[in-house]
Amino acid sequence: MSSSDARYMARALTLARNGLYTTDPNPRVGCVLVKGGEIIAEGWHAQAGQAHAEIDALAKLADQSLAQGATAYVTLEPCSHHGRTGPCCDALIQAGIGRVVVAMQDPNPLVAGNGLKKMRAAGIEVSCGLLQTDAEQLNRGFIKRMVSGLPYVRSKLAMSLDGRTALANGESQWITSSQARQDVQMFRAESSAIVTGVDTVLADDPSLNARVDFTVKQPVRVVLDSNLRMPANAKMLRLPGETWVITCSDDPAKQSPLRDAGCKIWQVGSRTGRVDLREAFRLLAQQQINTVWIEAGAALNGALLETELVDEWLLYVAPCALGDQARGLFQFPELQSMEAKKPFKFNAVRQVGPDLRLTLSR
Ligand code: AOF
Ligand code: ZN
Repeated sequence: MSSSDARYMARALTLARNGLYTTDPNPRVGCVLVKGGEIIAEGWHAQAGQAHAEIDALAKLADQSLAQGATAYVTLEPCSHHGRTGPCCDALIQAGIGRVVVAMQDPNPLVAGNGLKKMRAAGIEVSCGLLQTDAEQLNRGFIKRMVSGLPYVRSKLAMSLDGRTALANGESQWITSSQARQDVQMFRAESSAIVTGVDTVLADDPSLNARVDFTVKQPVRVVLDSNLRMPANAKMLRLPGETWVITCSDDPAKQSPLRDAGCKIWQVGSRTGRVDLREAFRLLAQQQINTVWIEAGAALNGALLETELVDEWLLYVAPCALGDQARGLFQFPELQSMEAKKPFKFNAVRQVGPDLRLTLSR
């Protein structure tokens, strides 16, 4: 590996990021073709069903014969399977590529090293692992779904300086600044699903869509609703895009008005009378949801604290005080000793307008 290898792979990662808001449920992948120390073509994966990054780069060559003996830098192992498109490893072999530098192996069991093997067998010089951490960062949801059958889950919280999320009367709009709320829209836009609880729907009637001024694949809205209290006239049901309700109620009288309003209803098992959260997230992964963005209240977030399902908590802190009568972030039974406190780790902190954004994990 040379320093120019790292430079070309960094460029391929930048290209992969072009697909951040559109490739779902596919991974974001970039590709650079280099010959004689010059970039001769660049490509990326834009959308599931469309060309993979390698095919996009090959198609952009001024002349196909240029590929002879060129080096391909790809942020994900070239695929070896026939999916919506043909295998990229075959395309690279047929094009006469001499060397392939890959950032990470494809965790998809359909590929999982077969692409690398096939290219080596064809006499191509293949290496894997350059800037792997950066490549993994870009596809955390895809990787987690492939490896564990669960989505990558982030929960967003917003609170005052004194840890409050709403007044005692329920009023919560708005604690954080418009800049923080725009920041949230960006996270929504790169997520496969936005998840909330039915109490939030009943209290706020939210839209749960990504309001940004560029093209995105809109996330699916998901409402966790153990007893099907979701109103059939909820605003989100009149907006473009899909709304799914996950419930443990099999009551047809409650299900049919929601179905008529365009909702998809999924039934999962229950734990202490509520939707089994692990089952709900497993179901989402089975439906190709890579990343989940949760915007919910203290009850659901309190329940999530009892699980290991949340990978990251994003906590916006506004510089204001709401007083000790106002509501807190998490609902759970009173702790009897400090030993029972729920620990977190701070991973990052950043100022967003007048607010702070803290990134935490358990
Ligand atoms: C690549 N290059 O740019 C991408 C790859 O349904 P398909 O045919 O689009 O295949 C999707 C699978 O292909 C996906 O699950 C992942 O394993 C791989 N994605 N592979 O060589 C690409 N996007
Ligand atoms: Zn491919």
